[in-house]
Formats: sequence, structure tokens, C-alpha cells
Amino acid sequence: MKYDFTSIEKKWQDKWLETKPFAAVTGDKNREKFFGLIEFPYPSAQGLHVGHARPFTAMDIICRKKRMQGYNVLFPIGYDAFGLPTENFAIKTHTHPAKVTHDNVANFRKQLQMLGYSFDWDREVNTTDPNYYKWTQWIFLQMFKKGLAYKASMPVNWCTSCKIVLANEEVVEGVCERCGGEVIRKEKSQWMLAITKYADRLIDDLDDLDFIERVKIQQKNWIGRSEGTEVDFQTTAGDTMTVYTTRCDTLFGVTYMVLSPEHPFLDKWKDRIQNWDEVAAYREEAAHKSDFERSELNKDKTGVRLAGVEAINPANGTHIPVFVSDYVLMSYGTGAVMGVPGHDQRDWEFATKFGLPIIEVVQGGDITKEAFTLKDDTGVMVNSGFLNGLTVKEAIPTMKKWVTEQGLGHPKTNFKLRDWVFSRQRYWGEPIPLVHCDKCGWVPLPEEQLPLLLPEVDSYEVTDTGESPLSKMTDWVNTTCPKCGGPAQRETDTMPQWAGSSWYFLRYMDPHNDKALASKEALDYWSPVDWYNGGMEHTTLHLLYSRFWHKFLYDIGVVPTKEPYAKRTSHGMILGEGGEKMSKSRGNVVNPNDIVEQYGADTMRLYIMFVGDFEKAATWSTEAVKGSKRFLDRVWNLAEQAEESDDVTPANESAIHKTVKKVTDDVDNLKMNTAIAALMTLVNEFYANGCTRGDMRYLLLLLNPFAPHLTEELWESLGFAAKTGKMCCQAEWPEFDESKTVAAAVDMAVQVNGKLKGTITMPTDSEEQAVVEAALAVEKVAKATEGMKIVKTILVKNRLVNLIVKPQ
Ligand code: ANZ
Ligand code: ZN
Repeated sequence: MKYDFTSIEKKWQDKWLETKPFAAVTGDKNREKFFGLIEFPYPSAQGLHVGHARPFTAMDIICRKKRMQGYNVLFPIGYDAFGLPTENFAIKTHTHPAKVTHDNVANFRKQLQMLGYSFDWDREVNTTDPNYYKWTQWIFLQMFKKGLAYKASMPVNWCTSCKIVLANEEVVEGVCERCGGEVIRKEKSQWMLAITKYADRLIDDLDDLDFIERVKIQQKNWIGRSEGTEVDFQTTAGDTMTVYTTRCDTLFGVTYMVLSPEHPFLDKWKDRIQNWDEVAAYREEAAHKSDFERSELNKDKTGVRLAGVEAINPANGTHIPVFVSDYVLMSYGTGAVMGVPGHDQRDWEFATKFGLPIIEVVQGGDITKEAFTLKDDTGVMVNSGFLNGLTVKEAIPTMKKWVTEQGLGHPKTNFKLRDWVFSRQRYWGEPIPLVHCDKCGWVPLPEEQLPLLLPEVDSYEVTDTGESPLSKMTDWVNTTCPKCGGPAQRETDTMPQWAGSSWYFLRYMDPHNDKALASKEALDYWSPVDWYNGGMEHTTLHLLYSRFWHKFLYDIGVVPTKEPYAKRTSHGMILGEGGEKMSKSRGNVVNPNDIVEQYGADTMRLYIMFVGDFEKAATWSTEAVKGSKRFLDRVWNLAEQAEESDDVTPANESAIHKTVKKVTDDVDNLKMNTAIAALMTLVNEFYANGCTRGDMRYLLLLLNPFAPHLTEELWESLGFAAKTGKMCCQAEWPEFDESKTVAAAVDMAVQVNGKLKGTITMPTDSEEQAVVEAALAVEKVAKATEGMKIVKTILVKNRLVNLIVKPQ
């Protein structure tokens, strides 16, 4: 019989859809629950990518195994379907984005089913479905009511030639991705979410989570907690200039001050600043640079000294110059810094360029460009009045206390994390359910009016005023105020990319609920997600945003746990043949459809798991795909040779137990590649020793999560389905007996004075005396030791024995 994977795979996929063996049961108290989560895909027109297949297959294997181990498994799928590519495609083809989304989702669903994933298809979600985004809007309203959603003026990317607001990903190397036109930053009033209010908890609660270390580190660095001091400097302009510093110990070393180009004092001091034209020109130039360019460490330092204003160092009363320079960002601290060129590299470069004095205040730190010991706590203070003689570690709290007592400032914690810009001037997103009334301000829609549906528009094109396409729908925009009944306008911005994905895992728990985002029973039963695997690229946005939303929902009593995910792992990328990133332009994109058509889904699954260490990047090789196919052919052929007996072949017993142990452990540790290698070894053993149906039963159970279709077919043809009334995917995961994982007998090499003289077969773990006796019975050994005395025996257990002999 031929291994006809095409018809076999279709047969079992249909059967799974029909009989639903992967349905999760909310509330089942007899089984332990397991919620395995993958990052739901964005349904692009290109369809599923092999980059999806790697993490999806791994979690499918974990979930299939957990089910066989008796868990009540929730393994759901959905689509993160709002967003730019669909919207841009809709604009280009004059198709409604909902239609584009619908078609793309249909294609994704087909591909996911083609790969044999054991999703609970009755729980599919789609973020663009009004029954879904109703609850995204509901969560937003709760945040608004708690003061976590607010409006602020924020810079947006503005293409000067298209006259539209661009998303960050549409700005490529500083120019518009669509037309190549110049992109500038333009201030626009935007909805913001106050994620910074959760910054401390988002860092501190990481300690109790089973997240891989690099995820924790990236999140901590992104949040960027910094403990420092705000210090006030008087100026000759009369205003107090407040700076943020982590090194208040260096106050005596301050020789100049810097304001960010956006600092409000500049406009305020316009009439005092004698070189205003120069300052204004400098600010204009800075507006064209990104924060990233401005804060690059190695960039040339630029700036303008303000003529007519000076600051006064509160530690020693000296007058010092004030500059405007773009290396100081308005978005961090106070937008102003004190310059300490003796101990900060950027300040050193700046001072050197502008001929400013450099004072050493910490001895032991080298004052050269290359060797700053910024965080050095062993250095000793000099030239610093009452701090002299203290170490940096002692001087920081001493100065902090002095500054506070003198009324010159106070301790301050800052974060790199910014509040989340939560609006976009685009069509294909969740409408923000707020109206603006001249009398009442921003008023939330009553909850019973949710979902606020996206209206049909004539064009999804962005407007040249920078407003959302919804702003042109005056019928929709003009409404009445829910509070006073007077005339009011709807918000026309929509929510950003990351809204729907911030809570989707909760909806999976109870996807059809129309009274709540999920019932309390479902939330209590399934929370938290037991294992979430996803890409490292989502560490600082999606993963952080969803932790924030979850904490908020916890605070208002909606969810039962303070964290959404108990465990987080991450996979490496699949690179194209030749080791380069897969991309259309390189022409090295592998389409899973082609592989499945040519070799079958089981081969595709097996290969994508065998390709390398899960956490590391791996290079695609079509040659190696064939190797995975050959292995499955061997399994298929083996089944045809298997003897009728249900007994395990004694010669295979220890190999079977070893493999059960190995595969069980490896799957739990995401070492799918070594689990597969162990299964290959087992198949070799079966070929060498012969095998029975009893042996095959083990192989099929262990291989089932990896190659579910082929194993299901053989399970049936070898009679197990009829005997047990269950499909292979419903059977019990095999147990292993530790004592049987070791072979009964081993072959050992026998050496005399280091030279190989023969081999002996011994019971496993034989003691020295027995081994030596058996060795001496080998003819060649007996000859080589004749008339000699054994002076030493070197035994390597189960491997070799070396007899060191001397003439008597
Ligand atoms: C004086 C000083 C002396 C500083 C020294 C450092 C070393 P972190 O640790 O990242 O929080 N700074 C403050 N606000 C800034 C802004 N808006 N733009 C650019 N730089 C800014 O960094 C805090 C340090 O970064 C602060 O401490 C300040 O320089 C600078 F030997 O003050 B420091
Ligand atoms: Zn009103």
C-alpha cells in the first residue's frame, strides 16, 4: 500500500472537524486545564507563511500531548484583522476592507486546517467582528472612566507631499514609504492610554513569571526605570530651570546647562535672547530629526548658546551658560539637563566642542572621551565642598538629602516608557466610542449603545487635512450628547493596531458571550494562559500592552489573576535557503501550500520542528524536507511489516521506554528536534530487531503530536481504533518505566594495555569482577595475558575494560 498522504490528510482533517475531538470544555472539574496560546495571525493577502508554521506547530504538539496526558486543553485560534495592509489594499482595489478581511481569513483558515492543527474551531475570534470589538470598545470606556484615557498633543509623522499622517512603519529611512516624500513631525491632538501608571507593576510583577530571561530583560529595559533627582537652577531670566539627573553627586562639576529645542522657556524668553534668529533656525532644524537620531551617542554635538540668559549653580553660586541642543529630548525627564563634562561622555564632547570648562569632581574616573566611569561607585569626590572624600555611592544620597532639605529639589523616579498613543487617523480600526459636546466635553457612549459600528464610507483614502476618513461622514459625525442631549460630534479617530490583540486570549475563554467579554465562570476556569509562545518582536509592544490591559481589568474586578500569562517562550525565525531573511524581493519565500502539496502536511510539520533549536534562527532547506518525508515513509512501511502480536518485542523494550521518556521530556522543554531524532532512532531499532503491533502502538502514540494524520491512519489500519473506540489523538500518552529505560545487556570492548583484543556482551551495570572474568575468557585476551600479572583494571561502565598487565 502506498503512503498516499493527500487523501489520508484530507480524510482525518474532515473527521476532526466533524467529531471535534479538540473541543475545550469550560468548567470540567475532572481534568486539569491547560491553556496553550499562540499569537493569532494578521490575515494578510499573502496567506500563511512558514514563519507561522514553526510556532504554531510547536504549540500544537504541546497541546496534543497534553490532551493525551488527560488535560482539558484550550488551544484556540483567531485573526488580528484591523490594520494598514488591508486598508491600503482596499484603497488600491476599491474593495471594502471587511470583504478583503473576509477573503483573507477564509484563506488562512483553509491553510491552518491543511496543516492539521488541533484548534477548537468553535472558538475562532476576529478582532474586526462587531461582536468582538464591542468589548474592545467597552474596555476602552472603562479606562476612560478611570482617567487612564486622555487627550494630548503628540507629534505624528506627516508626509509633506501626500499630506497624510503616516504610521511609524510607513516611514522608511525618514521618507514616506508611498511617495518618497519628506516626512516631518507635526503636533496633533491624540488619545493616549496611561500605561506609565502601571510601569512599576509591569516591572516588579515579572519576578514571579516563568518568562524566558531575554523577554524579562527587554521589558525591563523598555520600561527603563531610573532613580534620580530633580534639581532647580535659578536663571537670570527669573524662571527656575528644573533638570533631571541620576548623578546629583556631580553638582559641583556642572559648567553649563542645556534646554531641549522644544522647551517652553525658549519661547518665553524670546525677547531676552539676543541671538533669537540663530536659536529659531536651530529649533527648526531639530524638528526634522527623530528622537532616535538625536540621541545617538556618536553623533556630532551641535547647539546654540543663549545670549542674554545664564543659570546659577545652586551648589556653589557660579553663573553658567545655557544652551539649546538637540541631544536633550523634551520627552524625557524635564527636557533640561545640567552639563557635567567631567563625567558624562556626551557632555564631555559638547564641552570640548564649545570650549567650556571641565571640572573633575570624581577621582578615579578617567576624564577622557573613551573611559567614563558613569556608574562607578568606587570613585571618591573631589572639588565638591561638603562631599569631598565620600565615595560616589555615599555622595548620591547625601546630595539628594541636601538638595531636598535646602528646598532645591527632590528625589524622582523616571521611566523611559511613554504613554501609549491610542488613536490613528485611519478607517480600518475600532471606532472610539466617545462624543464631544461643547458643553459637557468628552462624553462616553452609554454601554448599551455598543458596539459603535464603523460606518460605510465612500472612500477609505486619508484626508489631506490629516483627519480620519470618518471625519467626512457628517451624518455619522454629528450626533447628540448622551449627557445633555445637545448637539455633539463623534470622535473620528480609530483605535491603533494593538487594541484588539490586547485582550483576545480572554475572548477565547467564552467567545460567544454577548453579556460580557467573557463569563466569570469561564475567566475563573481558564485564567491564566498556561503557556504563551510568540515572537521576540512582540516583547515590548503587544506583550507589554496586553499585560497592562490585563492588570487594569484585574483592578476593576473583571479578571481573576493579576497577570495574563504564566509562561512565555519565544521561537527563532525561519530564514530562506542560503540563510537570508525570507522576502518577496529576494524571491526566497517558501509557501507552505507548495510543501504540503508535494510532501504532505505531516512532512511539513516534522521538518519545521526538526530544522534546528527552536529558540534560534534556522535556515530552510528543501533537500532536508525530503529527509523528513523519507522518515515518514519508513514508518509507513514498518507498519506493513509489523507482526500481529500485541506484545512488545523484548529486544525493543528498553528502546521503547527510553524513547517515551525522551519524547515526554523534550516536548515539555520545546526540544522538538531531539524528540524527533529519538523517534528516528527507535524506528531504526524496530527495523533491526523486527517489530510487533504492540511495538508500533508506542511509536504511533509518540509520533502522533508531530505527524497526526499518518499516525491516525496507521492507528486505524493496525486495529487500535476498532479495539479502543478512540482515535490516536484521543488515546492515552504512554508511561515509561525508569528501570526499563536501560538496556538489559551491553557490548563492551576489552583492551589489554590499551590495545583492543575483543568484545564481550554483559548484563548492564556489571561489576568489575564479573567483567574481568568474562574478559579473560576471550581467547585473544587469554593469550595476551598469559604469564602476566594484572596490576590495574580500568573499567568504564557498560563501555570498556582495560587490563594493565606486567610480566610476573
Ligand atoms: C548629570 C549627569 C552626570 C548625568 C553624569 C549623567 C552622568 P538615565 O539613566 O537614562 O535616566 N538626561 C536627563 N534628561 C535628559 C533628556 N531629556 N535628554 C537627554 N539626556 C537627559 O539618564 C539620566 C541622565 O541623562 C541624567 O543624569 C542626565 O544627565 C541625562 F556624570 O545628569 B545626568
Ligand atoms: Zn453635552
